[in-house]
Amino acid sequence: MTRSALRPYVLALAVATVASTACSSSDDTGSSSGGTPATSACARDTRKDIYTAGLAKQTSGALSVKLMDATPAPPAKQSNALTFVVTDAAGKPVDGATLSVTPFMPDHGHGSSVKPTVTPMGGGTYDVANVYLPMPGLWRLTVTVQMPNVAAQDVAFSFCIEG
Ligand SMILES: [Cu+2]
Repeated sequence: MTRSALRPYVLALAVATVASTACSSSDDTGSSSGGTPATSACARDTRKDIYTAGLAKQTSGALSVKLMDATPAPPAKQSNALTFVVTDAAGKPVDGATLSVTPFMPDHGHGSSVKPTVTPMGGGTYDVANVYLPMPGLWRLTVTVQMPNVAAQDVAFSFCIEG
């Protein structure tokens, strides 16, 4: 009874140890991760982007969508605020576009119940609030840029959200 009850716990510990080793190069800043248990569901997932301010993606129509800032940084479970800057092929800021951000978990086939709010700030900058990611795992944030008289274009940023 005691032995079989313990077994899953030991297994989970072993997995956690492997996960923390795998990601130690990216976020180990000297401490050997004291209180935070490594529960990363996607530490080794090659689909994810590593957050940096200024992370840029190109649409098929040569627009650049840059993630300039995230609060918190990197994006985390629950509510996030993101700032994007959109520029055209010539590097000119794109204003007057309608931006939308759609969170989706590709491995679970679901999105978020909360619709992000987009506020154009001028200078090609769009503030996005209420990017609500309710659970840990890989989240894909599709940013769609709709300009007048141009087909909608999108890019996707994928982040590993920790539990
Ligand atoms: Cu999910």
